[in-house]
Amino acid sequence: MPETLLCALKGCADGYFYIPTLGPFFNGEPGPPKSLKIELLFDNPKLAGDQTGGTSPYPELANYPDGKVDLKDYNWMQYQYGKNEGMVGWDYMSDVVPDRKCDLKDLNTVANNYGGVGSYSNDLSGVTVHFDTGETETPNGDGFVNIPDGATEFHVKKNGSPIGAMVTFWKEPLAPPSAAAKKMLGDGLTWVMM
Ligand SMILES: [Ca+2]
Ligand SMILES: [Ca+2]
Repeated sequence: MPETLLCALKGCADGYFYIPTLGPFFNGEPGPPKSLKIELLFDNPKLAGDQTGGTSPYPELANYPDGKVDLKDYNWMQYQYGKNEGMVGWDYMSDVVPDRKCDLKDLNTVANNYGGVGSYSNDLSGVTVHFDTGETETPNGDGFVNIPDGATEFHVKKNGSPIGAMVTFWKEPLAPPSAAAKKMLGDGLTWVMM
């Protein structure tokens, strides 16, 4: 299981994301991430802009959604306004409309959804991650998929339709199959070939 959390993004209901590259990442870690985890799913577009106010399950990650777009979100976004990926103080969670900068588009999304409330799902059934390199990956039981080499962006879908998500990015890839699993796979291949 990947162990080093680098950052988190929470986008809009269209399920679009980029792969964070420049940081800054938590604890000064270098990037880029090798795996990602689908944390939360939402199809209510009014939840775009709910970036903070909740209790984070990760000590490194200060900002976590709480199911409502309110003054906490707006004030925090105003504080992040004008920062870009790579700048000191940049926080990926402030990139509501994911494009590597926190500008008027992001702030306006929070303003337009102000007062929005809703709930999140962590039901991964039917969820797929579609990378711009052409790979389509299915999250494991914990929500993780490896990021293919060369991928720069991806879409999250559920049953083939785009869905909003919060995604965390991790330093390590998912462990390759264990020796025992490889042997089983190898035997299976032999069996299929015979
Ligand atoms: Ca909130
Ligand atoms: Ca943005």
